[in-house]
Amino acid sequence: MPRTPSRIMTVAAAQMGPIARDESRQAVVARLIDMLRQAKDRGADLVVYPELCLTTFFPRWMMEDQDEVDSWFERTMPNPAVNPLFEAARESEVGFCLGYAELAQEDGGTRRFNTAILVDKAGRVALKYRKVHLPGHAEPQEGRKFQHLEKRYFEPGNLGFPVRRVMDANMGLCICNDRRWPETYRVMGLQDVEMVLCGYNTPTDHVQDPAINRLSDFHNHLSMQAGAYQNATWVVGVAKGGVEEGSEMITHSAIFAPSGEIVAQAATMEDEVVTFACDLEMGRKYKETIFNFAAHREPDAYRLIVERKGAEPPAA
Ligand code: CDT
Repeated sequence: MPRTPSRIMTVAAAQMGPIARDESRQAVVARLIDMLRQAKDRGADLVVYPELCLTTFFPRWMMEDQDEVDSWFERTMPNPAVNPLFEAARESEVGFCLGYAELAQEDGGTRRFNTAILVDKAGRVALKYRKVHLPGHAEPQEGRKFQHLEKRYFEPGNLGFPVRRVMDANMGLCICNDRRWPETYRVMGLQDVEMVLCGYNTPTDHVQDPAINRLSDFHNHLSMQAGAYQNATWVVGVAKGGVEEGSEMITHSAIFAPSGEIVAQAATMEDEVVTFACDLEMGRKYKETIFNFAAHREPDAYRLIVERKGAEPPAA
């Protein structure tokens, strides 16, 4: 059989080490630009940054003062602090994916989302995604050293899981906790996604049970390997990790092939660029055989997935 020619997108996972609470947006953007230049030197077409990567992971703290909460959010994108990154990327002709806290005036009110954008090589925002699965809680929990108040500070994303043709590839985005849910990938798989980009901030104490917490790195990769394989897509998982303001967070950023294999992985707990030349045609074999959705899926058997939210035991 003739071999389909490769379609290569060289991707850089730009892992970040900790961001201090008092680190300015300008200082963070300088770090992002430094990694963008390293990525460009290695031939990258696209640089993927983590979730909420312009500031420290602020949902770990309870804040009552709304002005203080809003100080972590971006009202426009780009904005003066982030413009140098857009300029550097445009000059280098490199696309990028950036996670940030978005404060939007929409539907007659102020809305707050945990957002990621994909910017193309010309510096245009080509795709926006707002995090659907918000983990944690809306009220502080007693006895926790660090809170996880995403449900307090954000509302669930209202854009679904869009896939768009960007830089000649079918691209999709998700954010951190989304990666643990098979629905995330399948909704994009049904749009023939070829590459999913996912930034994350994952504290190692997020379940408050040492027996589960010790598996944090395993579950991180397990979720993305399964999502990649079952949907025949590349997945790029990028951490902000290390010990940030006393909170320990996982790293091990990695690039996952449509086979489910890890093809590149970060080795440090700091800012680190990991690149791989991804052949976007690699998923095709899977999409035409074992995961030919049109031939093999049976949606009528999956109705409960959209009809029911929580698990219910079978009738006695
Ligand atoms: N940022 C984020 O979504 N983190 C979660 C861990 C926290 S759950 C309280 C994750 O799924 O990695």
